[in-house]
Amino acid sequence: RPLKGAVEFRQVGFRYPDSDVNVLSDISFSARAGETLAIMGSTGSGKTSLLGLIPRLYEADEGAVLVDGIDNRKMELETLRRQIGYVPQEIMLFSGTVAENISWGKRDASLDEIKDAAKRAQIHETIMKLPLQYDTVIGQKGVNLSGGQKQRLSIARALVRKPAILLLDDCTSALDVRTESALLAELKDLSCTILLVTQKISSTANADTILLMDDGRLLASGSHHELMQNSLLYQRIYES
Ligand code: M5T
Ligand code: MG
Repeated sequence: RPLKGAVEFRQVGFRYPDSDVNVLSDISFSARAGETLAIMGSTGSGKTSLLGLIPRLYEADEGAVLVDGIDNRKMELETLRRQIGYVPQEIMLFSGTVAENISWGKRDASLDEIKDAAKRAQIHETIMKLPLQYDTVIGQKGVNLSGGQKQRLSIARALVRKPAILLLDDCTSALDVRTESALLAELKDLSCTILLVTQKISSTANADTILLMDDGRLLASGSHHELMQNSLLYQRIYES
């Protein structure tokens, strides 16, 4: 089976319906199937807006977003979204069991699939220490989880779908460097395409390409090595 999950932006411009200023202007980049792309940039630079264009939470006003070479506006929404795992910046867990929260990503997931996703998301061991393991109720009516545990649980929820494209919106911010790199190594193994929004330079080390955004524009893109040579801003972020 040929690898799937290539993502390409061609001169994408985007503005929210209630506004006449572009939040994204002339964005072009491509990620081949199986590659990891890290997206960095200051707050409000358009990272979340960029990710949302891929599963078509909204559509590009200019240019095109291509998934496996096809304009995603020409794809059936369900077909498009079936292959995408999206972990939003604001984590949404509900008051239910751990297993229910993970399988929310795929209603008919078996317990083995749920556990596999949890292991990959580096949260299985924590779950096994809970009073009722996968049957433990979390949230207001149950056990409280830490910020980093919640992040990993919502990553497990995306992984249980076995996505070709994984969108991670700043959802590793609460993880220590070691847990995060174990997680990213595990994800690399899945050979899905990963778009990872991050503030941390430690997460960009494994990325094939890094995009540096500022005010809705792509300031620079390239490998860590390339950016260290060509981008003063990247060097500054790296050294800070
Ligand atoms: C980029 C505006 C926002 C900012 C720009 C989500 C959203 C954003 N915006 C809206 O007007 N409506 C919306 O629903 O778009 O915002 P972003 O894409 O959220 O930026 P970011 O993800 O890089 O920021 P952060 O803080 O998550 O690092 O002008 O007001
Ligand atoms: Mg954001």
